[in-house]
Amino acid sequence: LTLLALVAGTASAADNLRPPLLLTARAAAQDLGGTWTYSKDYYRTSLTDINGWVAKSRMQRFRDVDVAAEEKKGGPTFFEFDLDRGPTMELPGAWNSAVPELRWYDGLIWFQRRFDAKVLPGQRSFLRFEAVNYRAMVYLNGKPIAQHEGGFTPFVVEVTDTLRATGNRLVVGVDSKHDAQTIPGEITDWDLYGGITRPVKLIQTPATFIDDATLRLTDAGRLVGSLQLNGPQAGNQPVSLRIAALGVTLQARTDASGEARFDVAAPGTLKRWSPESPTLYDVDFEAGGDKVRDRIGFRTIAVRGSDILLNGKPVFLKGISIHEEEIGSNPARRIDDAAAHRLLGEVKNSLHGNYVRLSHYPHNEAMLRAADELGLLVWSEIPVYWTVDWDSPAVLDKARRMQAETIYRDRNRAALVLWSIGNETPVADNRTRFHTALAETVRALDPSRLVSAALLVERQGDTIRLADPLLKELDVVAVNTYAGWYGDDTLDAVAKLRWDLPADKPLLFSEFGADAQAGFRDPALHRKFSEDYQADYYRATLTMAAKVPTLRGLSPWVLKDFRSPRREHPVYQQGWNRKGLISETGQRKLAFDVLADWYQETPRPAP
Ligand code: GCB
Repeated sequence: LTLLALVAGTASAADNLRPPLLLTARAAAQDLGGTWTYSKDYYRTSLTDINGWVAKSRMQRFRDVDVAAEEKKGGPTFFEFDLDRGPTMELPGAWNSAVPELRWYDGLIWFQRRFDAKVLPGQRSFLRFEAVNYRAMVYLNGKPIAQHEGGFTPFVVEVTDTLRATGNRLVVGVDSKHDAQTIPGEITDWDLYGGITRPVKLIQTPATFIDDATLRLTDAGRLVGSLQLNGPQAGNQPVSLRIAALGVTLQARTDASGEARFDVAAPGTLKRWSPESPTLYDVDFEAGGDKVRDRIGFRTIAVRGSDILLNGKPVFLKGISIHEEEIGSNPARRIDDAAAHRLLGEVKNSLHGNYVRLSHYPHNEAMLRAADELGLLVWSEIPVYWTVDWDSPAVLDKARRMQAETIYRDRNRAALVLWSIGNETPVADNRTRFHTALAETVRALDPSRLVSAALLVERQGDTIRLADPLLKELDVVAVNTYAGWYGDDTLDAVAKLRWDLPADKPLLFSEFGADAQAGFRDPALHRKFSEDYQADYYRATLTMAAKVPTLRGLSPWVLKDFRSPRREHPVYQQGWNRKGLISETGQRKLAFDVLADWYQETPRPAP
């Protein structure tokens, strides 16, 4: 029985995890961003009926009803909502930053967008939501069309039969309530940022369309990919792939399920993607009447002993951790191309980095594309953060789905090299089982990238040990270390710490950091929260880091000060985690240059 269960467990690692619709890399027919109206639903009256005496329909924001017209008729009927006359909000963006009353609201709000749609005959229509934090209930013209859980990954719903040419009423109930069953759970160290935080697009396609198309370079030097057709004519169809700049044209045929595969030796003229030369190619996929273009880079990533090999050569990851929060005094987790380039440009151009840790959840697609363009390697993470309900199969299923949605979204991004399956989860059997299942899921869905997790360490005197059974599941070991900030260590003691680590695996310092309030200079005392202390802390930690033989990269915590309800020191924090190397408005602290100089001057990797 045990053996059977094990076999079944492995077989299910990837089964049923492919989202039913992907529509990756499609140009949008219509961007539904802009002015939406909303209605707060503090007591969830749209969804609940107390003892039968609340007439639900009066409260149901998702109904396709013209309230003003109904009121004009007079008579007994009345309503206690009207989204057509509701207050407005610019979306995408988080409500926390838009309305002072909603600054720390964690609950349900209904959003509405009216729109017209030009639909060509024979075309199919889809809505693609890039992210709704945390749960979405979607209604089009009064009809429930989709539900989705997970605040950082996309979902797609077909609306061909529900869409009208004019006066569509799209209503989205957004529930940001976190609890013991959500991922992440209730307590994190960042702002909740509830809302429709990423673009919503109306996409039109032919009846049979390319749902997904992928291409990558293998270690054996081949270009390998696949194309998935969806629709009545998906099976046994001719499809093609073309990379004009390389003179590559490939023909293939879909199988009965609509999938075609490509496999060809990469031409000698192919320039590999790397941080130093982030070459991207336009790759054109075509099938029947449908075409999709993606800009794709080609590189390999592997580990050998304690080395990380990019295109077969050892690489040292000079990075920084980043939250999905734009620069500015009132961020709303609103990342467009410009905001992504501004954040990542700091890393690439000023910090002299080649790597970013996109913590602690899958970031906006714009960040991944900007990393591809700028030449920054990427660590991507799902929000299995601190503690989730390790014993719940439903929670594990959610985590695996989030992981799958991220992988299917981003697998054409050359920049992305590391999948992290969690952050600082306390060692225990049930937690290790949970992570092991996640690691299996990643390997089943994307064997071409490396698996890691940010682990907690154990301290014994001056020695820091890693005694985590999860180690054996990981290609790259990553640890968060805060000696010199949390705890009583002096910075002299930090520089002398020793590490007891596996000799045969690459190590990353996925985090280290110290709070500093921009502009607080304390040259005499170097107290905590001063820029001087933060700079000293970086010097001490970098001195220690340089002595760790297997260290292959760093992503200190964190590029920019970010909003966090945990951080309430009235003078220094005021609701912000101040471990940024730049302030929330982009002001550089002393430690910025300490790290930038180290990245510029330290010859890496060690011979
Ligand atoms: C950590 C967490 C990160 C926190 C950081 C801190 O270890 O991974 O999310 O924000 O420490 O500032 O304490």
